[in-house]
Amino acid sequence: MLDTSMTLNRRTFVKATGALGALAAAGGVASSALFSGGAEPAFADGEEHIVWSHCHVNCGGACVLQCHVKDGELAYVESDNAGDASFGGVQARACLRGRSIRPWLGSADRLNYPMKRAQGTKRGDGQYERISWDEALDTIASEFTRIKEKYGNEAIFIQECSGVEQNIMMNNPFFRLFNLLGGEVTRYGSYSSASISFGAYPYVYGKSWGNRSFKTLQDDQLVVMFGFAPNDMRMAGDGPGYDLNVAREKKRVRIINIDPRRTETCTNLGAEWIPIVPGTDAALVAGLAHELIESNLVDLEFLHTYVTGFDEDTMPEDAKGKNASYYDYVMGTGYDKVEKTPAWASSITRIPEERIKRLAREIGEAKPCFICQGLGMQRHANGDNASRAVMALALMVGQVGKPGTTSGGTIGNGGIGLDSLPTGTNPVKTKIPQYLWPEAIRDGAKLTREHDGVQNADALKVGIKMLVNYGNNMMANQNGDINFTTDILRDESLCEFIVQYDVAWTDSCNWADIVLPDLTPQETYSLTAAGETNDVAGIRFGQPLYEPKFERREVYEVCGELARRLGVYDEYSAGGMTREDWCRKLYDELREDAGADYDLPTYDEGVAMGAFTYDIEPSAKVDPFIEDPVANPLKTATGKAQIFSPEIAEMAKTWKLDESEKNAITPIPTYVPGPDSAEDVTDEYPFQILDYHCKGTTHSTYAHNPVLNKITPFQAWINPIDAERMGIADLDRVRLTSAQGSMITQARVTNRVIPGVIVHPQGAWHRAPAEGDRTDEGSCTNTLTSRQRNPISKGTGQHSVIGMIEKVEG
Ligand SMILES: Nc1nc2c(c(=O)[nH]1)N[C@H]1C(S)=C(S)[C@@H](COP(=O)(O)OP(=O)(O)OC[C@H]3O[C@@H](n4cnc5c(=O)[nH]c(N)nc54)[C@H](O)[C@@H]3O)O[C@H]1N2
Ligand SMILES: Nc1nc2c(c(=O)[nH]1)N[C@H]1C(S)=C(S)[C@@H](COP(=O)(O)OP(=O)(O)OC[C@H]3O[C@@H](n4cnc5c(=O)[nH]c(N)nc54)[C@H](O)[C@@H]3O)O[C@H]1N2
Ligand code: SF4
Ligand SMILES: [Mo]
Repeated sequence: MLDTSMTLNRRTFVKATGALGALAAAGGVASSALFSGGAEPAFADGEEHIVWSHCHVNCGGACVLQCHVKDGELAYVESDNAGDASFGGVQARACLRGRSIRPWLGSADRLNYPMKRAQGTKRGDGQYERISWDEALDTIASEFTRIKEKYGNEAIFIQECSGVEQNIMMNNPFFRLFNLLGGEVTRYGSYSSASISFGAYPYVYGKSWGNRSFKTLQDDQLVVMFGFAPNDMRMAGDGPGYDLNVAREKKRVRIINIDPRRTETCTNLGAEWIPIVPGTDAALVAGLAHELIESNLVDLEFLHTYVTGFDEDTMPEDAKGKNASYYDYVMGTGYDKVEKTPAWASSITRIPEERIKRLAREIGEAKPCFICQGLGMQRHANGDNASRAVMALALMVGQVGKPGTTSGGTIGNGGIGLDSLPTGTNPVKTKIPQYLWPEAIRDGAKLTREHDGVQNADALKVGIKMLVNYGNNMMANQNGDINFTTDILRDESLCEFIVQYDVAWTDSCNWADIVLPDLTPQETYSLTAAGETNDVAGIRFGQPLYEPKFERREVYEVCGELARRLGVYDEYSAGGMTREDWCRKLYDELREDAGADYDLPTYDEGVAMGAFTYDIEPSAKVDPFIEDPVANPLKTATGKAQIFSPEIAEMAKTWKLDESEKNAITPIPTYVPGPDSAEDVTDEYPFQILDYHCKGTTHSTYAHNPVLNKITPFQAWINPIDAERMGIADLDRVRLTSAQGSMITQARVTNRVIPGVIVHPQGAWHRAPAEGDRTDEGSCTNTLTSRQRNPISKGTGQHSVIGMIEKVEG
């Protein structure tokens, strides 16, 4: 549903005059552009015309691409230059990745034909033969039936699908198909945000709560960001990175960025950088809390009204008298009797004691104060606690639930409520944590509720025997510890059948039995909602730029072909609907929901326009829980926001944990140094190696685009002090090694990273032999990462590992 506070910002529609006329008058768009799109007649050879499409990958944006097409090829790309271009106006302008989409579409790595693994070769050998679509589809249908009959539907798994995020086809056609055939085991907790979503929000706020976008920022206020890099990873023209630019320019907000590396928010926006040792944010928060308490800057009235567990007075009855509050933990009367002074926090975070004290005062005195976190911080060991700790900080100063604040969690709001292709009902209720799919292949029925977070069942019945990877590069790129994972995949007695369905031949294709070639979103019909977390609502109506090339086919149709073979075509296709029919239907439903007040364009008008974007006014309301916490309790055990969680206290008693997770399920967000923390470095592995989401790729998508590689090369940042000690010069070829594996990359000597830490972008394409030494020449950081998972969420907890950097000759 649309927000009633929405204001029409650009590409507006005037009811009386009709959409197209109004647009042409207001937007200054060439009228030829308005009438381009799928319904167009064929163009004469040599005639250039514009087709509207959009970039949509998993970056949170959905930027408009105005594609100039000539002779059935994309000639060049412009972005969203149709609307109000004044500073502060919303344009969904593409970033460097979207703008350089042409070499990606025409890349030599594109998949063109269905392929099967060559007879007599093993997964990972990389030997494939071209086959017909019929053979590919017959094989998939018969393997599905065989595996379902032999092991049951719980042996079938559809992987996360972030390559086609936000589109109405996101993930769905395979779910829709398999759900008609008995279903599949599903997953919870994404790679992105498992710890914050499943290890933090539920226990602090009951669910994701209180998030507001940067548009809520007030004049001259303070923004404190823990590991959040919106100018690297929210780069859409209508996205949060842009919103922050506007707030800084127009509202003069001051930004503090706490991060082991100096992000683009510091370089571009003049944010102050407070460098921190990876994985130590919970210690910093404890040190800040100490100073806030000592300086009388905690908002006790707020805490006593809205929060459980800050001090003895606010502990649940059955937890009283045990010195188990956060106050006890911080002041040295808690379970470990260690006082969490700023000096203590400084020794762990390596932030100077004085700066911690000053930061506490700055945070304590700023009203409002926008305290938020990115997602990088929670993908470390004990990221569950780190994430909760930052929320606790926002609660201690009462800076939640009102304009100018967020929850201490992520930032939020946005979306127009566009539904995706309906998937039907999955008869299988069992779920596994997304991150543990390799373990679910290897260990199957050994995975339990209390040890591995299996949901809706005490344990799995069977391991994953059929794996469908659509729109992801999980097998040999994006999943923690590639060598571990591919060892499991190589053994065909474990997972018996693997499909990889992509647009490009990534290393994951080398581990599949059947590889299918997809159309990109720009090569087919695409209906996508505008970006997330940023108080905009919009729709992109993508039309195919040209006829499908080679034998590439889009997923909805392909699943339809499978449905025919499996006898469920009529139900699957709802009586023969095409992908374009679904775009129309889902859009019409949205339009009807929106009602007369909003006067959304018709589908055909939308196609002619290519896209529209509304600016949503940020809510000026105080959250109902803050207005009246008794009448509007949160969905936590105590109805309040919780620094102490009774739910986690219970888990700590019952859950069975691995050695590496021990002592880490704590009802208050304590600092627990995880494996591979700064405290674990050795002579062999003296560094923490950390990866991040860089502006030159969206994960591994676009990571093989040579244009982007030139602008943002894959490099290991190393501090000059470390570089000198290690005998490494700028641009040297270097080897990074961890206990899990070894990769080659290039060094970048820079003071944008603190000593003791190496940072490297994630997403580069893995390129290593399947056996032997397995050194990765592609510089994919998951060669180094581990299988460390977080204790509560069972989400990924390994994005920093201890390791070594060495110069290599050549
Ligand atoms: N070490 C480390 N690992 C990480 C992360 C990290 O920070 N560090 N981040 C994690 C996070 S947050 C995420 S979300 C995951 C993302 O990991 P993935 O979900 O694997 O995302 P991508 O790497 O973008 O892979 C998407 C794949 O989809 C393909 N693709 C793109 N467009 C299309 C299309 O239209 N159709 C089809 N069929 N395929 C398409 C691309 O070619 C690419 O192979 O990675 C996680 N892995
Ligand atoms: N350009 C680009 N944009 C993207 C993506 C992409 O691949 N490329 N991926 C998209 C996706 S799927 C997701 S989930 C989001 C991911 O967004 P995030 O998870 O927020 O991105 P990261 O770069 O992993 O981490 C954000 C920042 O946290 C810092 N950091 C890491 N560890 C710590 C720590 O322990 N403490 C502190 N304080 N900071 C730390 C990193 O250095 C980085 O600057 O981005 C989305 N946007
Ligand atoms: S990668 Fe994201 S921000 Fe960049 S153009 Fe594409 S959708 Fe926009
Ligand atoms: Mo993600």
